[in-house]
Amino acid sequence: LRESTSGQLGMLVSTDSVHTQTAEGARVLVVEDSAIDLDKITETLARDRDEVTDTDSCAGGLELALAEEFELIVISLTLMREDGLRLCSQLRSHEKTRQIPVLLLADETDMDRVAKGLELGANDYLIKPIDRNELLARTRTQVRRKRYQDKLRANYEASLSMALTDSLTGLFNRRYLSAHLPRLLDRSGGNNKPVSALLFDIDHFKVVNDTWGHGVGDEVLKEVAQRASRNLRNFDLVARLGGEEFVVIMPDTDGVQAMAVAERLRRRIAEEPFAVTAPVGRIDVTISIGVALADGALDADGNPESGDALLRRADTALYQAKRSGRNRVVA
Ligand code: GH3
Ligand code: MG
Ligand code: MG
Ligand code: MG
Repeated sequence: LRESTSGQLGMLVSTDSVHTQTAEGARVLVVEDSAIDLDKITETLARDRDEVTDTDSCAGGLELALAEEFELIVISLTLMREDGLRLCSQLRSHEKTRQIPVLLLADETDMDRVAKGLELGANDYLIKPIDRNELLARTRTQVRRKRYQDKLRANYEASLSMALTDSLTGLFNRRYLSAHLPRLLDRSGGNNKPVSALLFDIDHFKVVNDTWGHGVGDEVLKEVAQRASRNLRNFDLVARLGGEEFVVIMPDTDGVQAMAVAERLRRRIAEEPFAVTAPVGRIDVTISIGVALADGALDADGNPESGDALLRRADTALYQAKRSGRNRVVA
């Protein structure tokens, strides 16, 4: 996911939009042991109301960068006792700091190490003595680019999660299920491990809507989703297929275990009335559950059962549960 995210970002960043980003008030970390240079940097960046945090050691720089949220890290390559390049490569190796722009400060005679720093992932450099306008311009450019990329990444992640989850309940949606179920089944086919599917549907849900309104109906849907998630393991997949129909896929779960989970889930819904918006107060809700098991066996062509076939069998069982009186589990 992360790989493809950055791939997308590369394509989406256009210079035009970057320039519309503001760069003021940036949180900047400066790793510098020369008091004179540090004063100059702090004074200069104050013109943009940037907040400068400083340290005179690489260890301190790494610690601060990992603990706080910086938008630019300025690393001096003229530290008396240390090599700022090491910090540069450490910042690139940590997930948290990998995306923070790095600006190097170096002596004119030290272009070899500047080149090495750029290779390690530093974004830009300044030659001492520091020119105030140049410092401001390079800082603004890097901060703008970072802010723009953060915004793109947030948008991209939001659109990904919107496409794969149901906005009412926060559960995965049908699209996500279709994408992942074949993978889960393939894996179990290879390992000969069973996968169980529960398909459940709220009983007489139309009556809830018709009696108390769609808003209360939505509250019930959310609460059903929460109770289901709470009663399952982290690696069980829970999805809302649409309407008031849900599915749970449980890897490495045999028929006996699946029936036990289904029965527990049925009771968690039926035994505790749902608290919904007044004046209704509390209402009784029940669900019917159909259970089907993919035993991992391969067919004549060497394929495990398809997700569609598994869900069709669960649907047949659900239909039986409805016909035989609802609020029950049928395999
Ligand atoms: P059964 O026990 O046979 O499942 O009966 P039922 O009334 O639950 O089944 P039916 O399929 O007839 O009705 C489902 C209802 O679910 C109809 C529709 O108004 C409601 N519904 C579907 N999606 C939503 C939703 O997102 N919010 C709300 N509030 N209601 C929904
Ligand atoms: Mg129905
Ligand atoms: Mg229903
Ligand atoms: Mg239904």
